[in-house]
Amino acid sequence: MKALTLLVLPAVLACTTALAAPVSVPVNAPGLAVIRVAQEAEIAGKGTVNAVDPGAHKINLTHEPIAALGWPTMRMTFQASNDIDLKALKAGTQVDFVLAKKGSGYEIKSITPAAK
Ligand SMILES: [Cu+2]
Repeated sequence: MKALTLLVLPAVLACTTALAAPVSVPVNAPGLAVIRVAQEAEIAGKGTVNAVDPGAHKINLTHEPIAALGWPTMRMTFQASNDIDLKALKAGTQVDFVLAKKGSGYEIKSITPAAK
């Protein structure tokens, strides 16, 4: 397990700094294990807020491609972590966000206005 963690770390760091760079995927059994663990790690993304639903604690946003997940540009709604203050987010705000695996999908773990 410790060896897997060490293998995954560079991929996670690459995602947070260079979203356009694809995660390299070795085609062997250890590589497949790395994929599975990587999907449980945190994934960084960028996007624009379309709408905020404080009642359901959800955020609808259009995100840029997320190479780590193989996602193209998409408009979608995410559950937001309970400690996120949704009042600070408004439609049209460009944001940097971090996704964390939750159940069969992803939850926004943190979200901040994008640096200009
Ligand atoms: Cu998406």
